[in-house]
Amino acid sequence: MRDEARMNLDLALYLVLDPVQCGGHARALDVTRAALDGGVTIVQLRAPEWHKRAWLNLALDLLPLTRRHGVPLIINDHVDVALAAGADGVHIGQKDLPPDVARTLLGTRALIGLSVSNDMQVEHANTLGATIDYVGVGPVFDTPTKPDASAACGIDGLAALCSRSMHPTVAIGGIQLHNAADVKRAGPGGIAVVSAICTAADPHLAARQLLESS
Ligand code: TZP
Repeated sequence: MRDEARMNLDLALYLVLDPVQCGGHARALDVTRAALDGGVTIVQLRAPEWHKRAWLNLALDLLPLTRRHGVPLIINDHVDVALAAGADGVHIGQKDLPPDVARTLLGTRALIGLSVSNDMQVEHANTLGATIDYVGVGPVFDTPTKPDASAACGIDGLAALCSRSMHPTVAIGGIQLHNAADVKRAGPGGIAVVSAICTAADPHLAARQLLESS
């Protein structure tokens, strides 16, 4: 998978898996299984409240599931966890390891995503070329999942940021079934969600509906 992950990047429906929102390790695996069956195209593990050993244990259990679907598993922030688990890459924020350092540590086959929230960050991301594979753009809307996120860019802001990016884009922040179609019309390569799938009564159905919304 690692060889092909960069080439076959599909951001259409990006699950950012928060095991606390899911209800713990075992439930996070259930949610992931259901969401993968529902059509999720990429999975990121993001567990801000957890210590690193718990991240590693969950990542090791997630890999056989994502591999079975040919879907990449990305680790939020922690390059060491990605390396230890043999995951497909990392997603980094503006205050994490710089993208070139992450690339040096992870090698040419890894997928690397970077969060951007404004014009300046998009312009800087554009200078990084193939050091990164995609940018996560947002938050589109304010969201209780990340109360310390930058100011929301809204649908028009999202459209402007996506049109300026030379990298594939995925929109994130406050995306739910009721606004997914509007977000998609702004032109990102895909949508990323945490709560819309992790807290859904039926994560399989939630994934399918998010994917099909237009
Ligand atoms: N980065 C920007 S907003 C956000 C992250 C990780 C959280 C998105 O969560 P939700 O529940 O999909 O609004």
